[in-house]
Amino acid sequence: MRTYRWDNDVPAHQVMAPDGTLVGALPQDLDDARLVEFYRWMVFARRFDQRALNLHRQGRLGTYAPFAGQEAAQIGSFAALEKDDWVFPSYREVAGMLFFGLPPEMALLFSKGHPVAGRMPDELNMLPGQIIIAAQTLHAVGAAWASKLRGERRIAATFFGDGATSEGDFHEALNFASVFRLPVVFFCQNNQYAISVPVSRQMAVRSVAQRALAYDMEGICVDGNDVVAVYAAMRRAVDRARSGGGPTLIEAVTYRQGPHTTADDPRRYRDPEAHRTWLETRDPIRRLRLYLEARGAWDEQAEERWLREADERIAQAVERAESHPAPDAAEALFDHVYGTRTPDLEDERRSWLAAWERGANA
Ligand SMILES: Cc1ncc(C[n+]2csc(CCOP(=O)(O)OP(=O)(O)O)c2C)c(N)n1
Repeated sequence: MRTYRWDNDVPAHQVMAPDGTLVGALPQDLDDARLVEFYRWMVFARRFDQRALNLHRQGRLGTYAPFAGQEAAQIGSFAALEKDDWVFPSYREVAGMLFFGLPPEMALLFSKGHPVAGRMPDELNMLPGQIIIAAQTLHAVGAAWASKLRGERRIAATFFGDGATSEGDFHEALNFASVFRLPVVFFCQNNQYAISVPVSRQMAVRSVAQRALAYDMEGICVDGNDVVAVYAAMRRAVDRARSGGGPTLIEAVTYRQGPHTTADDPRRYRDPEAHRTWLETRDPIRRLRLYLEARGAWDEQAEERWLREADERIAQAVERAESHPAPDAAEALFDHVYGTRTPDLEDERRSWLAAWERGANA
């Protein structure tokens, strides 16, 4: 692994250079077949992201937070987890969530505001994408603490953006996790902006990873557009957590290629020159493709086939999401808040439904 310096001169680990050549050793469990699998997921995810943006433009989807440019950070990190681990993502982690097993129609229903997306399938140890910035870091700490108290093998991993690291919740989570040596990995996708606020206006330290020092935990800064380096860093952190070594903070330096959400116009705050550099020379999918092509594991026909398969799967998901029955707006508010409704919530529900009825009949 070599050290790469980003624009802000912060050293980050890198295994695969932007031109697809190796500058470090591949982890032993990453052979060509596994890297092709990562590549196909990254391509599928980008295709999904583009389709979601188009659906939004057609008025068929609500607010959507695109992740294009961040596929390596997400696939590489989620790939180091086991199915039994607990995942606490933000709204930006859709690529990772799909990889972890989220049915794509659920991701679409989430952006349609359908309450059914507020409940994950039972077999997935994952929460819906958190919108309250950094709140999920605390939830992950709770799950990791439970796992430790019960003597379980599973760890917790939480995912968030650079802006989240300036929230109080984040610092409370890291402190608690470190004091109790909990099996949790904090994974930050530093995509350079918190909406329109650049990292340089959001924190005085030069790197997110540096923040780990204050909690006496390891902070790793990694090239977030290098799926191999991301995987290696996450593997190390996951293994440490699982073996009782406590928490780790990983910063994956990456770039959000699109707007913050469909409600944002990034041309108002982004430097066009830097934007071009990220898109043209640092794209994570291009990097892996160049590597696979040089290995003879990628060609045009394979790409066309994978894109076709991705599009078919996405079309089916759109069909399923759009044919899903609309919720009963009044009732649905109270679904999925708790497994079993508390008496207070039941009272609230009854009075709300009565008020709704009166309104409807007025
Ligand atoms: C507690 C809280 N404060 C403010 C907001 C409004 N908000 C939504 S996204 C966002 C920026 C988050 O940036 P970052 O953590 O870098 O994640 P990114 O969106 O870049 O993935 C803010 C401030 C919120 N959702 N929650």
